Amino acid sequence: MKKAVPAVSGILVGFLAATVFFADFTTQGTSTSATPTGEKSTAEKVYIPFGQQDEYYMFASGGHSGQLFVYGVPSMRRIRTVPVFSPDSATGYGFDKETKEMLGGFRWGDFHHPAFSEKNGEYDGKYMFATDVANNRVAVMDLSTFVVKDILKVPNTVGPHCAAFVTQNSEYLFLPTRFSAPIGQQYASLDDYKTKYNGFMSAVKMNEKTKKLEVAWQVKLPPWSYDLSDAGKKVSGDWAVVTTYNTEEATTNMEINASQKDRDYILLFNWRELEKMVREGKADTINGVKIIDPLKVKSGLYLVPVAKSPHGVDVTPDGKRFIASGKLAPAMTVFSFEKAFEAIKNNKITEQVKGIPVLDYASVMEREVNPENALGPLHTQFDDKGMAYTTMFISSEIVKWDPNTGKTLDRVPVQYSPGHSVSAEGDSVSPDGRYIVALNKLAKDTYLSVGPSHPESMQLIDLASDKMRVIQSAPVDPEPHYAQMIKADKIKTIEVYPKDETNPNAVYQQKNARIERKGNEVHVYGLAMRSKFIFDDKAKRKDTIEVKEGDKVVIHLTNVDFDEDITHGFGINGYDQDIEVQPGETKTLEFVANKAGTFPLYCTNFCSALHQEMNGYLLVQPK
Ligand SMILES: [Cu+2]
Repeated sequence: MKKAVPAVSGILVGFLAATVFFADFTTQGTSTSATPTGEKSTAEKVYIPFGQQDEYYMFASGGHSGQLFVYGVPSMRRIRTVPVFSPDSATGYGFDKETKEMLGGFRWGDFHHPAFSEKNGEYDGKYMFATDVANNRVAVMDLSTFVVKDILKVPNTVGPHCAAFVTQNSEYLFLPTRFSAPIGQQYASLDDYKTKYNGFMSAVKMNEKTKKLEVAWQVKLPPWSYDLSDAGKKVSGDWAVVTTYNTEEATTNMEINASQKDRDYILLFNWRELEKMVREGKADTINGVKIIDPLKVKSGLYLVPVAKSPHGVDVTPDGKRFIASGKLAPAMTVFSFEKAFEAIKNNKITEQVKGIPVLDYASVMEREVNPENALGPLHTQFDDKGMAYTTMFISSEIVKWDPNTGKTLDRVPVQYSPGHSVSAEGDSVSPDGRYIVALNKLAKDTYLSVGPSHPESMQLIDLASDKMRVIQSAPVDPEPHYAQMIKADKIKTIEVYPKDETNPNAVYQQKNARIERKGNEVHVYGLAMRSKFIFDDKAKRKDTIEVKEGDKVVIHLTNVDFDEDITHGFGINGYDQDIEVQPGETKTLEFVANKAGTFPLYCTNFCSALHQEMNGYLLVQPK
């Protein structure tokens, strides 16, 4: 690692010009045979024989695909793509009535951050939360089915980039703003940016009973960009931290204008105190949302100066420190919660910015860590011994270091330009220390070429010994921004959906399959089974739906194959309609038959040897 690097100003220019400096690569462990010491070979470490399964699930956000990618670790095999914020014809997501309504008419989403629900700071394997930077939404997925249960459109928080990080007992997930805007996203000239624009931080809760998400309260913040966040743990369990940039309050040419000051801030807040203020009526109610204004309250919110334009801020597993990664400054800054609490108690306040007290930097900072030639620190994860692993975007490596001393312990090159990384159970109070995966933004020459644009790349790094070693590499579609890795045995999936006799749309017996007409609405109560559809048990052709042009058609379809993995699809040729019913599930498809003609319908999801025969007709009589 003796490669010469340019001075800091050069780094900045290089960064802005999107030039990537690569670390000095040494040969990686790519052997396929066991070492003389009997240690497993690299290939053996990632090989999962048939009949065995991976040790971890990795959930990687799919960025602007709006999807979630589920991988097995250590094999790095992609197991599933789960649609979250975008429609998906493979699963009929966004086509059936229920999920179509949930997507709220949006055709895309920008899924940035997945976060597991937690109990006592441990991932509990029950839910996964997700945020959509594109359309200000937050979603919750049930991990017993890997299906999204609810999507909430969050008002005022415009581009919730740095969420979702959940508190240690899943009390809240916080969604701060990437983009500042006037409240309600109403029109205001950019000339009035400083007075009419605001950042917002939303505290979102899930109702465990209904599995619905709701905005509990919000905090009005200065018109800055809020980048990443983390919830506190243990001693800092009532707190959370958020990085900011553009404290310059620039409104154009951001790559230059939002990087002028040497320091931005970390927003440090006590959510229990803010929650209490809301309970005590200290929040304003605007458009039905309780909003705390820092100009009107005296505590609960603080700013800590930090090296300019930080990206990640990560709380150590013991909850004692938070570590900011510089992005535009080649350093990680270690802050102490204990020191911050002392500084608050002793009023070590240097100034007030927009009603928020700024804590004295030296009173809160523990050390600045600057590994030699390591450039573009973005995000830090941890192992079971509390050691830190920081991704270096510009020098394309992961640096292992000791937060207690700042000493660099090891470094490993990755290909290329890692954004985030994810270590096994890495955001919990007890990381496993087994693996870390670099989420690389550029693959370049890593895989067979697919044209000018390449996939992103995820590299699995073994942490079994003191020396980090890349042991597997997997392509991934654009674009994982963040991932979390959970012990596989924590997730308990169901095999089939249980019968729901209270559901008026469900039909479990063939004799109950029927078609009812109400005026110009046709309601079909049908079922799917290997290998046929029954829409009307009394009809001459039970698998045909006949309607009139202009009718509203409502098809309720139940999959009565109570047998794991026997999913049926239901697609209508030429009608752009396509849903899926998993074993035991009932779904509704609703559309207007606005085209007369003959339209075959068929099972789209291979289900049996006679799957090809599983079809019928939608006949639409002309007016
Ligand atoms: Cu089928």
